[in-house]
Amino acid sequence: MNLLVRTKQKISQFFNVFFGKRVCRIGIYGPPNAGKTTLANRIVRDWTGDAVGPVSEVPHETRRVRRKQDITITGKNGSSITFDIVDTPGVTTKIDYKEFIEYGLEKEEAVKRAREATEGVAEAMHWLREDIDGVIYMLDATQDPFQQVNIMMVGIIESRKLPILIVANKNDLPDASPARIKSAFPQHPMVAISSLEGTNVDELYEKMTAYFR
Ligand SMILES: Nc1nc2c(ncn2[C@@H]2O[C@H](COP(=O)(O)OP(=O)(O)O)[C@@H](O)[C@H]2O)c(=O)[nH]1
Ligand SMILES: [Mg+2]
Repeated sequence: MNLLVRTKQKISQFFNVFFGKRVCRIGIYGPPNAGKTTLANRIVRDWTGDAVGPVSEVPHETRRVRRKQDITITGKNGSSITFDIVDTPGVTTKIDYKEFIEYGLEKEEAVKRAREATEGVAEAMHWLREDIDGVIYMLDATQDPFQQVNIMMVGIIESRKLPILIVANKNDLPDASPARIKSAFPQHPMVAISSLEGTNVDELYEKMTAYFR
């Protein structure tokens, strides 16, 4: 992190404490491989110049909750929010080490990855109970959104009365269907993006400044 960014963060932390302004914590939740870390990295890179964590096509690359503090984003209309972005391990009901072997991992490494991923899911759920003020729920728009885990997760987030912004990701792929995602969760605002290519992330930033207050 460069000195200027660090100094800016210290000053804004001081003002936040001094004026009693609460920095909100936005968690990126969703199934494995939806593109959560890719988006977290893009947000952090666009607004601070750093990165959050590694991205991989092998599911469960993110096995611990990762947090980047004090990011301020400003919308076109001048309104801005300051938040901590929390990148979570993908939440799923079944983690099988054999799946990782299919990606070419050795058995020992695959078993370790599965154990860490299971702990990571528990940690992500704990954060949702204790520490999160708003949720970006991210889905791969080429996949069926009507999965039990998505319905369950969105239900839990709703019961916590947290604002949810649905993100339909991987819109650069030909079989992406944001309409299918919208039909699954019509009660929440949705943005269709490609976090890989950066398409439409400006609209996401606009919606974040308007929605997470
Ligand atoms: N085509 C496409 N691939 C993406 C997009 N976002 C992420 N990916 C890929 O999906 C895989 C999983 O991404 P990652 O960010 O690790 O997902 P996470 O498990 O939800 O954190 C990686 O191979 C990414 O490069 C996107 O918008 N379009
Ligand atoms: Mg990840």
